[in-house]
Amino acid sequence: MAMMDLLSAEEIKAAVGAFSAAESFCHKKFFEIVGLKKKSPEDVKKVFHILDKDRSGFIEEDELKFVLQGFTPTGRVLSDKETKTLLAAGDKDGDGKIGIDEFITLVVES
Ligand SMILES: [Ca+2]
Repeated sequence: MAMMDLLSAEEIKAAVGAFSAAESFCHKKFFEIVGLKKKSPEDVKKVFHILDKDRSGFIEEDELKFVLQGFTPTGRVLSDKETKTLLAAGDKDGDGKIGIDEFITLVVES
């Protein structure tokens, strides 16, 4: 399963492009522009598994940093500050990583 099978190329391009400036990343707007918010929980789970590159069952900080590249190879790398903000927004149980249920909540609540 590839990201392009789940989301439209136009929306991915628009979403990644919207946050190309340093320190500009906003996950709420990103999930909306990229079209993830309107997807079913099943599709959001598929996106989670794509972003979980090492298949650990969690999106860890080092995977979050490259989250935009999970959507498109040209996506920029998030700064440490952006990564920590995103992790804090999603990590409800405080274990330092984002589980699948936390990811769905993060997308839906955003
Ligand atoms: Ca992982």
